[in-house]
Amino acid sequence: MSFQISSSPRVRRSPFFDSTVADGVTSFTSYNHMLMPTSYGDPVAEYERLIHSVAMWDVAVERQVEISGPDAAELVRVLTPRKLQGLYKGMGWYVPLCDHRGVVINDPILLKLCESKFWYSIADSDMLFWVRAIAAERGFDVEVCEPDVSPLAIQGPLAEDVTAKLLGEEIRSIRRFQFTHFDLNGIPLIVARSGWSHQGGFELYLCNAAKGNDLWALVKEAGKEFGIGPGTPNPQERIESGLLSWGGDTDDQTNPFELGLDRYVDLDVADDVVGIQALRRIRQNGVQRHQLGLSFHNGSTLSLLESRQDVMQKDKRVGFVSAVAWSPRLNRNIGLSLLDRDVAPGDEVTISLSNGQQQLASVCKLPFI
Ligand code: THG
Repeated sequence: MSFQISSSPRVRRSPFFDSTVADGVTSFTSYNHMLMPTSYGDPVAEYERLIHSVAMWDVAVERQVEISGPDAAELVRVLTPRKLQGLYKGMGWYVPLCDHRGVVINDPILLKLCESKFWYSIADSDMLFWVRAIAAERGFDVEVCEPDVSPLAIQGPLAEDVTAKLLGEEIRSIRRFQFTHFDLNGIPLIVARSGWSHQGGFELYLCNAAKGNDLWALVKEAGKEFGIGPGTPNPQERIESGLLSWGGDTDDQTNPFELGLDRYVDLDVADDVVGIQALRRIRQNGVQRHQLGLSFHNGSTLSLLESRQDVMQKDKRVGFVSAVAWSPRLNRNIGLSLLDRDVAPGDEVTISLSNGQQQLASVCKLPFI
């Protein structure tokens, strides 16, 4: 199979696009109506860099929804069931956003820029419309827009050394999920210790798209002595670490309890928080499904899924598998699944992959590593 993505103003390019092409990008996915690199053609090297040294990722698709104005804090309060009392200026928190049914509709990081200005750094769903609609319905005095902001992630055990070389030693004191403003030779940045891996690292939020290729070149130069190379949000590492891919691992019914996101849901927030009534009901009635890992018996590398596949137990469908990958560190195929609540770790299940092959797997707890 070989085909191309047609150009269209609807499918936007990242400010780092030309640099990623120059560095040999071989595939893209679409995310938030943009192109996101998913491979540079050497998955083994990309994984190894992330685990043992350092990689740079074009994650400009992590778009920001900016909320500013006198009622900004009120709006972000009603949009998430997580209590935001401890969220101070200069911090970003992982917050599930739920609809009125208690279904997770995005899982962004919420950054507090000041008392009257916030960003949601969103996963792949159209939160701009949702945030504007809730603001209008509630009569809040806010502005909601997509600012000119594009994250570039530096991830891996040497990411701190690269970022210190680039921006100065003071970045070493930034704590997890804290951020600070920087000016790098006229390139405006917000720098946070965060990223969609468990290998540690930083995210540079570029605040001027015209400087994308300049920033890419500077990071590459600073990272040279540490062996930096291009990479992408990594399907193997994220399954090993149990990081959620909204829209992949979730469907139109998935609530935060099914995903083990209980610690980001406070049932005693005010009654006007969107979805809280439904979440209390779900908690009371108990969840019907839960996200669990799958450890495959088959030793040969499975290819990435094109769609969710059924998980069967004794001829009964008990859920779906949403992601599979070969784990180099565990030396076996692993996956993520959303399964009926009576399926438990230790159970054996069967998965029919799209090529018609039957795979046996053991159900296990998350995270794998
Ligand atoms: N960085 C930024 N924006 C993003 C992502 C990111 N937007 C889209 C997507 N990723 C949002 N989803 C996640 C999912 C998980 C995490 C961050 C963003 C994450 N989770 C930690 C974990 O599971 O270990 C826990 C977070 C916590 O303890 O609060 O980091 O990556 N800018």
